[in-house]
Amino acid sequence: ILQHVKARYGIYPRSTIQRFSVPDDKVSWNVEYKEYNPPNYTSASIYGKPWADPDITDSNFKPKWNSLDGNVNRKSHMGLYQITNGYPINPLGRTGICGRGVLGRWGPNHAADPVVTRWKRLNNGEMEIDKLNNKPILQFVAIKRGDTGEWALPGGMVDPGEKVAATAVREFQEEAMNSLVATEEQKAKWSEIFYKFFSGGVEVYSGYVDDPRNTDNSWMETVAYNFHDHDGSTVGKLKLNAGDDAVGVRWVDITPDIKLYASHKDIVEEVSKRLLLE
Ligand code: RP5
Ligand code: MG
Ligand code: MG
Repeated sequence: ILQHVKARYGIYPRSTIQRFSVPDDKVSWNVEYKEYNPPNYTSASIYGKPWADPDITDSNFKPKWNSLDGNVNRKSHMGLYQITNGYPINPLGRTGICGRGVLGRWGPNHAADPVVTRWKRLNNGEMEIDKLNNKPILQFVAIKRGDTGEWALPGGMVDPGEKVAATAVREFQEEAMNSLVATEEQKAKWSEIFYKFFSGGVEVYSGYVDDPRNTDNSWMETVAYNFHDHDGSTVGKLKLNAGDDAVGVRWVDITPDIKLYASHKDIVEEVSKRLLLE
């Protein structure tokens, strides 16, 4: 991701706040923008939440920027970020809004994204070939986000102390398999079938996400892992079931015209590129 766009336009999510206009040539902090006067917004809904930081002005809050701060990872995948007047600064530039918005952490908010893939098959089990480029068609599991209604990777936030690869698997199971309401028996059966599949994740991206919730002081970062069912025999056969904050789930063909939440199109295209080369 070289420039953010979705983190720069329109009304801030779950609010009526209009972002301050930031033209393409004024995104970089290195370019002077004297008139820049973004609204300051932190949603009341995050105050006091266990996953959220206190306010920066809170005297008990002594964050260790750019480091592993106890169980909370305040390091960025993008290198060292600046601190100005005590506030961490978005490494991709101006967003037209300051404060935390609806994000819990000042600085990087770490997520993980599972990209679960299979080859598209015909009813007879044979791989379908795209007539335009003579290549097989890759499909991935997408969820429909409850907040924006957009199709997305079934990702989620890394819990304090949690291994990022474990987050990716947990979020897949919560959002695409509805594991939060599954019985112990069901979960035991799944872990038997899927243990091997979910231990074979390949990291395909780590870095900034162009998420509409980002602000000048808080932003999303992710590590995306690919889990590929090469013969469609394991997860490829699973009955998907939307859960947690997902309101839909399905296998989606990765095609050039695909539209997805945040930077998820870049991530699935990277996976498709890699698997088609193998
Ligand atoms: C995106 O937000 C990440 O790529 C990940 O998919 C998601 C995590 O946030 P929630 O799904 O928990 O809202 O930036
Ligand atoms: Mg989730
Ligand atoms: Mg999620």
